[in-house]
Amino acid sequence: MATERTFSILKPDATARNLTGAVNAVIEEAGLRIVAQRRIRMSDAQAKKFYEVHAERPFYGELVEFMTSGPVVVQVLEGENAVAKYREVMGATNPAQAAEGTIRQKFAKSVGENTVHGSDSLENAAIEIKQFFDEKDIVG
Ligand code: YYY
Ligand code: MG
Repeated sequence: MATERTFSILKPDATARNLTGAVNAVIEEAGLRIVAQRRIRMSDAQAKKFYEVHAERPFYGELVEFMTSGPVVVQVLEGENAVAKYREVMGATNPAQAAEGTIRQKFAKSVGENTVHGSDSLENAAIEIKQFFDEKDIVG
């Protein structure tokens, strides 16, 4: 195992319900370190680009609309095996299928409003981190 960085977003349903601290507690209890964090409002262009792999999917329009509907918190998480570890801590995309104790099981409202994003590979993590952070703003 190696120390990795992954990219995380606390989505608008998390900020709307004032859950950013509660979600961060689960992240930190899992041994992941928040090495960069910023609260932003995502622009339409940023959200479209971020989710462009899903551009042909039927939920793309709603997804972009949701991600721009309120503030989000973008983060870089660091730790052993961080990419896979965070996917495990997040739980399944559909909260009804998310394992007990995962962020989505605890907090997500629906498949669409599912509280968090986490990169699905080390390669995508690097691409996603670059979209929101300069290396100098990541403090490990
Ligand atoms: O990586 P993850 O967030 O778990 O799921 P993806 O399959 O990459 O989908 C990205 C995002 O799109 C998901 O978090 C919610 C939304 N979405 C949706 O609204 N409806 C679906 N059937 C599948 C995904
Ligand atoms: Mg994904």
